[in-house]
Amino acid sequence: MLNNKNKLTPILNQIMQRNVGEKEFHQAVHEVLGSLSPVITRHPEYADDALIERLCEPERQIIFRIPWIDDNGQVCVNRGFRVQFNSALGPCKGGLRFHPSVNLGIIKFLGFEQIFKNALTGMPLGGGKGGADFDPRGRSAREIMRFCQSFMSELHRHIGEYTDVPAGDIGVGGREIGYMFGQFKRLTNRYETGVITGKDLLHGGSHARTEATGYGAVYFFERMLATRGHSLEGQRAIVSGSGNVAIYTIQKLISLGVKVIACSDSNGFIVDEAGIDIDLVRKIKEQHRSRISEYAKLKGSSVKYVADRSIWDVPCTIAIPSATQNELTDDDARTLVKNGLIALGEGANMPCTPEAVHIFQEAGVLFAPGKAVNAGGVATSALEMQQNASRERWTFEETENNLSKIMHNIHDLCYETAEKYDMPGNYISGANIAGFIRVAEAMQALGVV
Ligand code: NDP
Ligand code: 2IT
Repeated sequence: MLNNKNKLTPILNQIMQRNVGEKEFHQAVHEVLGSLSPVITRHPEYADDALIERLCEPERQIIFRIPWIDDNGQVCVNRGFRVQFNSALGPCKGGLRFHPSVNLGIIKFLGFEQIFKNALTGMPLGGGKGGADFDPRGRSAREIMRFCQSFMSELHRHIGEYTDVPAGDIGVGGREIGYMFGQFKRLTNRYETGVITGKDLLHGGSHARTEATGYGAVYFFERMLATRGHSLEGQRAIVSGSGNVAIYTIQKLISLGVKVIACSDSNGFIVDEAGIDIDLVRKIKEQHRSRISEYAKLKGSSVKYVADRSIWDVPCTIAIPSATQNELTDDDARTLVKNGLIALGEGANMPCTPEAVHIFQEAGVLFAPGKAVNAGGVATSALEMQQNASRERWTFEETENNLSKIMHNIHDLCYETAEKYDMPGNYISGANIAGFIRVAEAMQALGVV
């Protein structure tokens, strides 16, 4: 926590006042600035020239109208966002989220986190995020296509290989990226593959990008467990969500001998004590775009489907929340600790509330933040950009090898930075400080811009 004498407090107050009501953005800024006192004490020059104030103010924020026509011929209007937060280290980079809850505060929290996450990867990437308050659930493929085309009709003039490179996030996967890339190409008359990542293999996509966030999370997690002499084998895991990140986290965990017993969607969760059948989850989610309750229907009485409780009530030794922000509360944290949790890694962005994080830290649970754990997605996006620039295609194995090295480096950087700043085992401070130092040095070298 910040103390009142700290020079960061007035900066924080000004950010709260200037960005009224943007509660997720406030939460993310609090968390990062709350870690920076030791680094500013050792390196006061990092706070010169209003560097922290500049870091917390996006370079550019674009808000736009997205009119589109549904299958009944009705005109619908949504709101689109792209926040280009910081391009000191490279073009702005970060996903697009389509979800009814999307607003400016959510996109800004995600864009802010992305700056430090991208810095941790060691790749030449700035930070940004975008999306729309569009609800893809229940929409036909044609409606999704028309929406994506209208979204890109405005977005195309703001992005580019050297400016800002979007990708997927909640509600945006390979299908949506394809529609958006198609519209970008049509409007600009350029086959500029480096403008967006998460493309399919036919259009310059990279092997392993689909799997990257989940696989990367498991590589990080494995290394974190090893710092206390634990291994993955034989652990009992819960992974919330059942989208892109959750599916490939579960798949990799199972392949390494973990028993994953529960996962969820926004309607409820399933508990399969025999261990989740990930191929069935993939079929339900990726092919049929259906609800997780289908899993229980197909498996019969050995599987429980629960819609009126928290997934975190189910006992486990390791947890990887991989759905959305603030999905895991202080009550959940207390239950998990009581039930014997030894480690938690954030697969999603900011899934644990600050109170929950505090409980884990007090209880001595190994805890790692999303900006480190889930960085494998954006790191593999950078590998996709690299392949696009050189017109190469690496094999799955080569790409996955690169990913695992990057995740091990991120882990070690966070771990060693925490030690260096006298907070051994504190991955939140390690990630925030290491990411900050890289961005601060890049910003300083560019002058006041
Ligand atoms: P998907 O859209 O593929 O899946 C999201 C999952 O989370 C679904 O199961 C969804 O359920 C559930 N979910 C979403 N919103 C809510 C909510 N408000 N309440 C409860 N459940 C919810 O998204 P991803 O898997 O790509 O993203 C998951 C998280 O990981 C997000 O925080 C994202 O920012 C983060 N992330 C994603 C990366 C990527 O490469 N895709 C990279 C790094 C982080 P339902 O279907 O019912 O809505
Ligand atoms: O939160 C994230 O890191 C992502 N949604 C992936 C971003 C990217 O550009 O691949």
